[in-house]
Amino acid sequence: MSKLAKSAELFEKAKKFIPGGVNSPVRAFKSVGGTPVYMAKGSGAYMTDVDGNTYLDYVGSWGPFILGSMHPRITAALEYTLKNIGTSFGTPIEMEIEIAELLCKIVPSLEMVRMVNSGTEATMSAVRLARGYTGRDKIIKFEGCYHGHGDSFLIKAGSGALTLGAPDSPGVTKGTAMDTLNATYNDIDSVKLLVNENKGQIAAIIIEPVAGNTGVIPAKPGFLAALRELCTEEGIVLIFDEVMCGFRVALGGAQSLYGVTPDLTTMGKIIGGGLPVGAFGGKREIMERVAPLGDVYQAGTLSGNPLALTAGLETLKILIDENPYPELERKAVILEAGFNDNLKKLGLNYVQNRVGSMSCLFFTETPVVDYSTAITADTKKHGKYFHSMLDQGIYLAPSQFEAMFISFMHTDADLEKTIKANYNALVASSK
Ligand code: KE4
Repeated sequence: MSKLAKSAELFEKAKKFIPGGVNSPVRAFKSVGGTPVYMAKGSGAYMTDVDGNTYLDYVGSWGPFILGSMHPRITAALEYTLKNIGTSFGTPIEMEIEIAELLCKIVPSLEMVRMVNSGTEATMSAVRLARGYTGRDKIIKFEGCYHGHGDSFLIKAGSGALTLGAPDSPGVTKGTAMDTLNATYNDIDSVKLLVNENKGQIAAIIIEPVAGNTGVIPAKPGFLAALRELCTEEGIVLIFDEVMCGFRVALGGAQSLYGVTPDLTTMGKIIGGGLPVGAFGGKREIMERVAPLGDVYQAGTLSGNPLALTAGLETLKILIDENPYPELERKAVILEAGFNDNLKKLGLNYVQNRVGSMSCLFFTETPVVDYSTAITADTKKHGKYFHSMLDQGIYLAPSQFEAMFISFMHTDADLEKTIKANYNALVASSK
């Protein structure tokens, strides 16, 4: 009986009722091949699948589980809310003030914040707000950065940064595509060119200050500061999409790590502690344009939901109380060094990019600094690597262009096991 018999059976059934058998495309293993693994239980740094196989989890629900899954303080807080408060009201609740005040205390750019239910809602709302605030229509994003599935973001950067873009996804209208321009990550001249070509028409520049959706690509020294300066000069709203790197690379996010303050910040993942939460916030002068105070409409039935805010609040309180960042850095350094030792032993010069506890091993010898260098990676080799790691009980993102996340719950023994598995998987990927 295959190790994944039950997963395979469930996947066949799922495909009858759910497009591609999944509720989010990246879960379908399309880029690595094989059958998606159906998980049955999460606990700390581990997940167990429906066939009883246990894995060390380096996806962490795609970022939220910086503290591992089912953290006792978070589950206890959720139990309390379930028993003593409720699951939803559709009215204001005190918890909304508590998390808004806490986020404004933690994140340098936040003077006001609005809670939503996903990262996509956060980025969509932030862009609409920037357009309403400036009265301008166009936005600049960066090739390879992902900001959720809002129409304005699903635009392929055509060749070069000057192309106005063509809808990457059917259903995105040409009109929408024309308003999204793509620049090259880490290349401030590509941004200046677009700004000069569209003088006075750019409402916002939105960037992942640590890119985590093209694998991991750190911003080059000075790049974010140059973006800040350009946006200030041109009256463009600078949006840091910290849905993934927020509270991950530092408690105050990438903006506190690099000392660059955006006008708006989008958040998600960690501030939901594994439940559906997103948020956008920033300068009071801009946020005051959001309805019902202002005229830029934004709404959500379950925004500020008591259960989701409970998980998010407890996560933030633990991050503040326990400051796991030095320990996360220590662990990330051990893993990075172990992988590099293996690469050296095998005479391989693959590239590892890392910021804090998010990293990516690229199957290319080309330094990865933007989308075009990222796609030099050999995705076939990555696929073989992924499956060898999976067979050895290590669950990684099923795509070369995603991040690997270490949690506070990964022990040194877990890291040693991962380093050993990495050696075997590198051998397997070279066959
Ligand atoms: P959601 O709508 O998926 O909650 O967030 C969208 C989003 C926005 N901004 C950034 C920087 C993000 O990384 C994301 C979502 N990240 C992906 C992982 N690469 C979610 C995984 C998935 O699509 O299933």
